[in-house]
Amino acid sequence: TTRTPLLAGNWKMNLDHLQSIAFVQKLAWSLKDANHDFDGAEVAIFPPFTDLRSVQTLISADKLPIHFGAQDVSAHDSGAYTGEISGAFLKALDCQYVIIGHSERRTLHNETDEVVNTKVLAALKHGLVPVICVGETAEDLEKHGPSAVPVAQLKAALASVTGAVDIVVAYEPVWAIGSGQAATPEQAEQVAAQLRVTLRELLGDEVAEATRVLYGGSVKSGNIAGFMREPNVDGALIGGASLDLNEFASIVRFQK
Ligand code: G2H
Repeated sequence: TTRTPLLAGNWKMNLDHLQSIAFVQKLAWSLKDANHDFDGAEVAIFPPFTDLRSVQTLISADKLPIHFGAQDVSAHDSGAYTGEISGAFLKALDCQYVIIGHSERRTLHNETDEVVNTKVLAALKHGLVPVICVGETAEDLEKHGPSAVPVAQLKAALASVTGAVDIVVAYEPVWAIGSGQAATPEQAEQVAAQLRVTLRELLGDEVAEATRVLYGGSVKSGNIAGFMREPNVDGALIGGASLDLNEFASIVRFQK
């Protein structure tokens, strides 16, 4: 595969400001140290909005090999939307990525497939790479099998998206999130392969081949290698384990 693996840390609402700064500095050292180990893989972090400016400053000042993005974006460009953050604001902070449709936003903040779609369109419009999260609940899995819900969510998220778009898809089974109960590499591969078939149908061969499909849900240093061996899994979205520097650094060095 010619796809660059992506290891992405989703901090969620964790780490205060001082912890974030210390974390980025230490991660940078650890990555510099390990440069030869993780060659080829891309590392990205997703801090809370309030830390994006300091992360941007740290990364650009030292030209650190760390990419970053936000955990959400408004569907709107600007205007009377109290509390919202637009894609233009994120772009101005040099965010490259934005996570869209994480299951916590779908369940706790009532984000429907339609909302996810408008946010994907907003991200693309502002030159951000959306990291589109899809995944089934345990109940979905029992009722509809492994791929039906993630595939339907991806189709909805990409409604009226066309052309050579730069996107990332994250398959995160809801039953595996923060539960310590990760999917098996085979389960992740099966759904990732179906998601790639869907990308091919919707956006054509080239985009389907270029798009990274990540696995997320209780990824840690002890299970990353198994996922990375799968041909259709191109990296991981890491929650809990991304908050622990040693854990995250060893995940990033999965090849060794
Ligand atoms: C899934 C994942 C990161 P965790 O939400 O997006 O979190 O690794 O804690 O299961």
